[in-house]
This record gives sequence, C-alpha cells and structure tokens, in this order.
Amino acid sequence: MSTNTSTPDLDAVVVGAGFSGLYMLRKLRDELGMKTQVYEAGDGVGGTWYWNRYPGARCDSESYIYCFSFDDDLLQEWNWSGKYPEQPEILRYLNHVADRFDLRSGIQFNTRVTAAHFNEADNLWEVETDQGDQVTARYLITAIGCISTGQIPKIPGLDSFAGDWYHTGAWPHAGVEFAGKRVAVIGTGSSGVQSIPVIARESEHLTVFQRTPQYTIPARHETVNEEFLKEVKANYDEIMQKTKHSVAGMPYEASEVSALEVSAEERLETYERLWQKGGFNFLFGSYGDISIDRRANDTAAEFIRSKIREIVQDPETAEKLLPRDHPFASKRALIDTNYFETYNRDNVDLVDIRHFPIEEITPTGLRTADGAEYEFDIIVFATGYDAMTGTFFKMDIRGRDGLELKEKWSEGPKTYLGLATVDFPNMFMITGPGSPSVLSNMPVSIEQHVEWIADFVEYQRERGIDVVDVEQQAEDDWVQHVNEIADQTMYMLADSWYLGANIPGKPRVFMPYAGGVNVYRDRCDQIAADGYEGFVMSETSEPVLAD
Ligand code: N01
Repeated sequence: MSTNTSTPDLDAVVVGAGFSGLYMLRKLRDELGMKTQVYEAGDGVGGTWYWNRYPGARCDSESYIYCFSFDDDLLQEWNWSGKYPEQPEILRYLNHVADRFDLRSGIQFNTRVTAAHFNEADNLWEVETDQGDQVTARYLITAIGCISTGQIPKIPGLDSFAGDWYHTGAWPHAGVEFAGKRVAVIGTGSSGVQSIPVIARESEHLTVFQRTPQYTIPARHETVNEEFLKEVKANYDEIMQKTKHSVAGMPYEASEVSALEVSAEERLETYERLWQKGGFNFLFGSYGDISIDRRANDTAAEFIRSKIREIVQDPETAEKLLPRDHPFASKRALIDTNYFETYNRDNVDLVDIRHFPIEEITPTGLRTADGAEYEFDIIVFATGYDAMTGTFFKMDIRGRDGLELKEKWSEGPKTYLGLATVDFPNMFMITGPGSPSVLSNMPVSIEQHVEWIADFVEYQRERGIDVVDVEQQAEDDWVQHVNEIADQTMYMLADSWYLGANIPGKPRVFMPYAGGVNVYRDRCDQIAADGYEGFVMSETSEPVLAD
C-alpha cells in the first residue's frame, strides 16, 4: 500500500528525559542518525528521580542492577556507594549519562508536550508544547514514566490549610525543614514507608494516617561492599544477561519449591533466613507459589505479621499495622529501613483511617470522620499516582480520525505489547500499559523497549516504510492475554494502583503484564523475527540505506 507523506520537521519527538528518554535519544539520534527532539517538563534530566526528592527516597532495586547496561565502559566506570541507590545518587548517575553521551543538546527542558495529533493527510505527528513549539514528526515516542502524575485526594478544605503541604512526587528542590514541626504523613505505600522513618527522626512529632496496612520486608541497606562490587564488575555481562532473562529483571535465583510441600519448621527457617538477608530475596527466593497460590501466600503473610508483632512494642499499634485484607505482594511489594521500628518512637502516632477517613483539611490540620481533630504545621501527601495512564491523558493525544487516546482507553488501556495501540500510527510507548514495566526492575524493561523500538524503526527506514499501525486482532489478543495472566495472580485480590483502584472512577483493569520479563522479551523478539507480526505497514518513501 502506498500513502501520502511530506517531509517533517523532525524524524522523532520523544516525550520525557528520564531513563527512557535519554536512551531513546541516544539510539535514534546517535545510532540511527535521526533528527530527534526530546521535550522535558523539568529543568533537568532524571524523570522520576528528578521529581521524587522526598526524604528517604531510594530505589529498592540493588544499585548494581539499577542502571543502563548498554555501554560497558559506563558500567565499569560508575561506582555506587550504597546497596540501594539513593535519589541524589541516581540523579547524579543520570546527569553523568547525559553528559557522557552529550544528550543535553537534544533535550529542550522546561517544556511540557500539551498535544500530539496524527495528521492522516501527510502521516505525521503534529506536536505542541506549553512553550509554543509546533513541530511535525514521523514518530512520537512516549518516555513519560509509569508513575509520574501525582494524586492528591480531593479532600475538602486543602486551600484553607495555613501550614505547608507537599506531595512526595513533587518535592521542593530546596528540601523541607521538619525540625520543631508537627507533621502528618497520609499514605503508607512505597513513598510513605520510605519517608516516614526519616521524617520521624527529623520532626518534633509525626502522625501517620494509614488506610491500608502494609507488608514490608527489611531492605538491610548498607554501604556497598567493595569486594562484591569488584566481583560484579568482573562478571557484568553474565549478571546483566541473567537480569534480562529473569522474571522481574533481577538476577536472583527464583525458587521453584512450593511453600506447601515443606514442613512448617523448614518454611519458618527459610523465611527467617531471607528476612535477615533482606530485600526482594524474601519474595523471589523463598517459594515459587507465593504469588499464585493463596494458601502458600498465607504462610508468608503470617510470617510477616508475626514479625510486626515482634517489632512493634505497643500491641494496639501493632494490631493496626497488621495487613489482613489483601495477600502479601498483591500490592507493590515493599522493602524498608526501620519502618515498623519507627512506631516505637515517642514522637510517632498511627491513626487508622480505614473506617473513619479524613473528612476535611482544616486551617490548622485535619478532621477524620469520627470527629477527631489533629493539628499540624506540615502535611505530606504520600498518596500515590494516577499511574500508567494519567500522564498520557494529561496530553491531548489524538490518532486517526481525531480519536482521543483518552476516549480509546476509557475502559482501560488497550495496547499491543504495551508498545503501540491501534489507530495511533507511528506512536511507540516505552514501558506502556500491557508491558512488564512496573512489575520489573525498570531499567531492564526500559532498555528492552528502547532497543526493540529502535530496531523496528531501523527496519522501517531500511524498507521505506513510513506508517505502521497495529492490527486490531493483535491488540485484542494481547489485551486478553494480559488479563488472563493477571487473573492467575494474587494481584487481582488487592485494591492497588496496578488496577487503577486508587483513583475514584478509574476503570478496574490490571495494567501491567504479569507474565515475566523473560517470557515477554522472548515474545517481542519472536514477533520481530517474524517480520513484526501484528503490525500493518505502509511503504511510501525511498529506503534509508544503512551505513
Ligand atoms: O503510592 P501508593 P506511592 N486517603 O499508591 C494511600 C513506586 N515507588 O507513592 O493502600 C487516605 O503505593 C494509599 O492507601 P490504600 C512504586 O512502584 C517506588 O507510595 O490505597 N490514604 C496508600 O497507602 C510504588 O508502588 C519507590 O488504601 C490514601 C498510599 O496513600 C509507586 O511508586 C519509591 C488516600 C499511596 O500508596 C507508588 O508509590 C516510591 C486517601 N484518599 C514509589 N489515597 C522505590 O523504588 C491514597 N491513600 C522504593
């Protein structure tokens, strides 16, 4: 099939300059020689790690695997200081990457993409920004992160609050002075669990408002072990291969033993050993059926509850902290540093708001539905994100016939592989909904997507293909597959942001792909090897010859 095309201003627009946007720029501009423009809302690179500067912000993938693997020298020259990298260090790393590969010259900062419309007359994307840019591009590539649109609950009265308030995902660059202050933290997800112990240490008094108690495993954070790092560097190839072909993008040995086929004593010994070791080993390295069998899951859940009772000295507080209404790891699995221990401090209170939610923010603090009033100088919203789709919907993205992405996804996101969606030609999503993304160590999934997209774009250019779209059947089959896999997991048994359950009115649809990074990668590779099965392609222009 032949189509009309005209020459665009750019070959590609990339939205966002976090891990994804940086690597996409390098691939398209420096390896494929394409005219590429990245637009970034912040005044620096880093994405998530640019915005999330709350106290205690740290990644819970281990530092040696939370990085790019595409450049051997980069892997060898960068030295992480801690077992789990802290936000300032990850941001330094991403700035280093930007400088090392001269990426800043391809990024326009302080610029938010507001609209992207596909013009079918010339098969180009027309992109607009809040700085008045209007450009046309052959490709639109979203590198917008999965968890980048913060959610502040619509509680009446916030405007009247006389103190200061912050969302963890939009933290002031200058930091927040907590000394001598009475502070509220609302929310006990990853951001709450990380920030609560630090804010407790810094503030005069901290009150935590908890709607759902959490399972969390000690991270056992420590400074990086030099011997270990040496060994990692000597074996990076092998380690990175292992991450790429693992379930979650982490090189841990996954257990295939069932929690139900060993004795209670052996199980306890395993859980205790992995609890002491810390981190996600507890989840991946203990028993293979924890994520798929409720009875197996219950054994891990009960172990964690026993630990909470052991750590938290006040039995009433311990009781409030016990997670009972959802299986372990059915919400995002958490690791922590002194989270439960923090509730033993004299300056920390826990308020259970499951039955008596926050009814109003008042000028001096807040009031819960049972009439209790609390006074604060600072309120911290650790209340999460309109994840996976929220940032897409902040832009006016329209495909064929003016179809709005928001309208197309009104019943939940529909994609092929989480990479593309029918009727939005030449648009690719890095870690879009329907891909492993948030269920994995993100840089591993990001690199896989960036490389797959770049290979596909190169394939098109070599053949003079100007327009690619997804076949409806391919998308329908993928959406069904994503749902079928999710239905076999514990994820369906919790009200989580994976399911959009944290946003009032959002369709309850499981958004990431739970089949595993390894299985997913094989599928994507096979599709590419089969000539990009599931895509419809139209040729118009002269092939671009490879160097
Ligand atoms: O957000 P969350 P997050 N009234 O949605 C509560 C990644 N991340 O920013 O559970 C009262 O997990 C809500 O309660 P409930 C990671 O993927 C990674 O913490 O819905 N409470 C919950 O307790 C993570 O999963 C890292 O009942 C309200 C909390 O707020 C994702 O980002 C660090 C409420 C929100 O938890 C999001 O994490 C940080 C309301 N109206 C984040 N609305 C690391 O790598 C919500 N809540 C370590």
